[in-house]
Parts: sequence; C-alpha cells; structure tokens
Amino acid sequence: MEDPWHRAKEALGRWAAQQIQDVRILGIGSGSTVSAFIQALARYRQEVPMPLTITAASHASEEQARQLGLDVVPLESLEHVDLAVDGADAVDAHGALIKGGGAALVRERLVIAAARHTMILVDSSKVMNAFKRVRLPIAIIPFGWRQTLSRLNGLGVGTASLRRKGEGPVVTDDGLYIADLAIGNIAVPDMLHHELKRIDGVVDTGLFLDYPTAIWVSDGLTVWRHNE
Ligand code: ABF
Repeated sequence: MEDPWHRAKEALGRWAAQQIQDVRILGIGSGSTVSAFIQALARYRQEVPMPLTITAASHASEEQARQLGLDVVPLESLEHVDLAVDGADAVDAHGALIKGGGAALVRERLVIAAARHTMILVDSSKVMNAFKRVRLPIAIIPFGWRQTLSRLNGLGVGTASLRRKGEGPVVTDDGLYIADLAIGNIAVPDMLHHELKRIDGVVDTGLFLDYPTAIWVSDGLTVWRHNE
C-alpha cells in the first residue's frame, strides 16, 4: 500500500537537498523520509557538484547512499559533523522528538550528538501538541530482555512489549532489541527519558530533547518550519 505521506516526504527530501550547499560533512539518519532525502541529494549533486562526505546512522541508509554514488565514511573517522538530517516519529509543540520507529535510535543519537546542527524532516501527521497515546521505542540489551521488560512495566507509566518481526525479535544494527512502551501521556519528556535510562538493561530511549535542531514540516504542498 502506498504511504499516504509519500508526497510530503518527497517534498521535504527535495527541499532539504537544496539547503545544504555549504555543508561538507553530513550525517544522515534513517527511515523513508531520509531515504527520499538521499535520493534527492544524489540527484541534486549531479546538477550542482560539491565535495560532500556522509556518515550514516543505519546500514540501510549507508547502502542507499553508496549505491547512489555518495561518499560514506564511519562516524568514528570524523572530527565533527556539520549537519545531521533525520526524520522522527512524533514532534511536540516544544520541539521534543520521539524517534526509533525504524529501530535506529542509538546510532541516530550518536550522529546527532556529533553534529553542530540538526535538521529534522517530518510530515504534518507527526506534529502534535503533546505526546499522548504514543509508543516510545527503547533500545535494550538482549541478555535478560524479559527482566528488563518487567522493570519497564514496573515503572507504571505504560505497557512495554518486545518489538518482533516474523518469528523473532527485531535486532538493531548494534545487536540490540527494541521495547515499545505504549504510554497514555508523556507529561515531562525529559524526566521520563532519564527515569528510563536508569533502568538496568536500557541503552537508550527514543526521546530526543535539547539538540540544536530545526524541525521542518510538510503536508506535501509546502514546507514550513515548526514553531516559527
Ligand atoms: C527515523 O525513521 C526514525 O527516528 C524514525 O523512527 C523514523 C521515521 O520514519 P519515516 O521517515 O519512514 O516516517 O528517522
């Protein structure tokens, strides 16, 4: 079935590809919006050649960028990243993000943390006032995952389940599992993020807060900056 937000993702991808003329070292995240951006970037660079080194937050993005002729290097070979371009699953009124629907949240955070600026691209269906009735992805260590899930459920903020694909659990590029925490209301995202990070077995949460980030939104017709 075609993604109803396909046009918005393409519009964002095209728009973002044209914004990065002065960027030399670019971090890219993952997901279908980022994939549209990589396509547009490769096309744009054929028209306007420029030196560009890319580091990617997932094997899938890395593979796609390489196949389109872009130069991809590992994050650890770089001193810094000028700009990270990524997607998100949800954005609240204050610009807090939920990420990890594509299971790449740990690497996405490391790319964003290395970047001087971040550009987040989302279709307008992902923008909400506050995080209500959401699934928060949490990366956990596979060893003892059942006990980690119990600890997550013991917090009493929502119901945690192991993300599965077919017969087995989803395994991230770093060999981690993903627990999805169904939550009715995230009142204070920062507090929840730190509470979850203190739980044994938890590596990271999908709550991304406090990065120098510009969020760009599209409904397929126009692109606008969130909260400006
Ligand atoms: C990544 O891909 C994630 O952090 C987020 O989970 C997901 C968004 O996917 P899509 O662009 O396919 O909606 O950016």
